[in-house]
Amino acid sequence: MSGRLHRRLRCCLLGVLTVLAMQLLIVVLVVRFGLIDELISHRLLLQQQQLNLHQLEWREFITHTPDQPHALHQYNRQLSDNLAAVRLLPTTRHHSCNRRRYRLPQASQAKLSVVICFHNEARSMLLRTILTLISRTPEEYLHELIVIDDGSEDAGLLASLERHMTAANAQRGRPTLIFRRNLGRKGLIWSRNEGARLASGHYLLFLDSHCEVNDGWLEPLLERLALNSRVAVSPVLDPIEPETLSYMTGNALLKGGFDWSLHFHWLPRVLAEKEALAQPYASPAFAGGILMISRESFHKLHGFNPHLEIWGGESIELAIKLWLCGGQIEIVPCSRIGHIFRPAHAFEFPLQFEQEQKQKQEKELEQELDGEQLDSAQATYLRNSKIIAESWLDEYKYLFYALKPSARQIPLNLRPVSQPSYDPAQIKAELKCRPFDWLMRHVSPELRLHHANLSALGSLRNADRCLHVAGTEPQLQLQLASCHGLQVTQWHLHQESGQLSTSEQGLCLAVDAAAKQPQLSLEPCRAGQGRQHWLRRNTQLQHAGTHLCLDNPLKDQLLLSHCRPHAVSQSFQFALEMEA
Ligand code: UD2
Ligand code: MN
Repeated sequence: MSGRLHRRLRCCLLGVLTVLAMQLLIVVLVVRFGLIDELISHRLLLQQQQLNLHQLEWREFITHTPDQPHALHQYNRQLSDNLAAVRLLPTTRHHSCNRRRYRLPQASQAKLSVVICFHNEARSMLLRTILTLISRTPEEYLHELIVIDDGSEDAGLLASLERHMTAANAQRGRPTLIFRRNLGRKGLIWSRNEGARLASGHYLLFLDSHCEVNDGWLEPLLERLALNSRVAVSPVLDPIEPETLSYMTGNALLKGGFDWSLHFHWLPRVLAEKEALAQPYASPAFAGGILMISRESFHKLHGFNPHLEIWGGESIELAIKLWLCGGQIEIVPCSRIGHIFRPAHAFEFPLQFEQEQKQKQEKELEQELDGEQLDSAQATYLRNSKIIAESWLDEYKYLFYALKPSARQIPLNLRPVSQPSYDPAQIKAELKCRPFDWLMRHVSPELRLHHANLSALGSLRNADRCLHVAGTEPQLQLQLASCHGLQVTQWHLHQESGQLSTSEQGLCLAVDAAAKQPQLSLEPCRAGQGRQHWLRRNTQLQHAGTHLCLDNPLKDQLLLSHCRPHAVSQSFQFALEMEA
């Protein structure tokens, strides 16, 4: 009997202990991982969720059933129309972000101007972007909202937005609302510059028109900007899935970057020892185009390059400019903004160049790419990239051209722009900007990785003379000309095949080894041709078959002669050496 009682007691005690242990575990979890904060923010979000499109009676912002709900916008517009205007979002940032107290400047010293430009955005999506921003931004900081309709087909959208928002704003009187409509399509770069010109706050935030800011997005960014006036920041972008519009967690282990063809890329970053995941980190480029910067620095940098057209490249250019001219870029993982990454462009790219030139250009591009046609989006991006390469890459622009040979054919014909004159050379002098090389060494070491199988490229120089191809096919002549001439040919040396080729004509420098007097000639490049194989001996270029060296003994005459170590006339230098 007593044995049974004893066992029962033991069971009871064990039960009580287990319950206690579990409670203790819960307390530890709540305290350690800031679950209390999350529970509180969850409740607040639930309250916010009441802001529903239907309840707001902004029914005209719902556009009904197009035949193809996705084609027009590249996301599920029907679903957007039916979701709450301001909806509950999951907390995607690290739990430690909720616990932190941010050191914020006084609101009167940190007024924020938000610039949103859009072209053919779905009404409900644009409204969600704006209402979410207003409801999740501390009122005292949100100084003004500048909305620019970039020539959308839905001409009434902006007017009804203005009517509704002005009425809704009547009681609180803030933020200041500025609405503008471009009568013709001007592109997002022009429009964002225009927004910045109209702005009067201390800080600018550029936002796409299909975004949802997450709770507490502003404070972490503001803290960094207030700490260091040279810094510009991006949040971590949380992807919103275009089909289901579900809000996902963005990756805080990525930084923004670009390659030599000036395409944007996410780059992996490695956490330093003891570096917390939530800590702000330096990034070669912004998180796409969503960035916050002090208005003063933006204008000091002369804004986005106004020569860039329609879409693409502007934030990469700003990033390069910022790094080279004394600034810094940080991504701040405690700040989260959702963005719909669309699978394709949702708009046309009107080519802005003169019609005649455009046709000529398209024909040339077609030839250049062996019949592969560039569409107008690609042509616009290529032109914008060429402008950036020419403006900031110094001698490294040859790498850009090596990867994008067709960019050479694109006429730049930079039209005078209505915005204040934009001259990169002047900006460099004014702000004492560093050469591009510095960025490669200190900011984006990824760019140093050598490209494919090229070992050197750019102009090929002997003393003050550069190797140049004159005339037109088939009467081509090899010459040595002044390196400052417009016609200096760019050469590539291919590491594995040893071919020395011209970038423009795609011809290779060859030697007929069987001839009595070996002669230099230019011929179409063919893989595996011994005649076209060159070796590098320091700065000498030695032909593999004849063992003769390229020589310039008479200053303006290119010959082959026996290799003489240290002969100045046999020393040929490329503008750019690739790292092995
Ligand atoms: C990425 C950037 C965007 C910008 C762009 C390159 C992100 C999240 N977004 O855009 O900020 O840097 O690359 O330029 O990284 N728009 C106009 N006029 C036009 C074309 C577009 O106002 O002629 C608007 C458009 O409605 C949208 C914004 O500009 O609000 C960006 O365009 P997008 O969303 O189509 O391009 P996305 O997200 O690929
Ligand atoms: Mn976008």
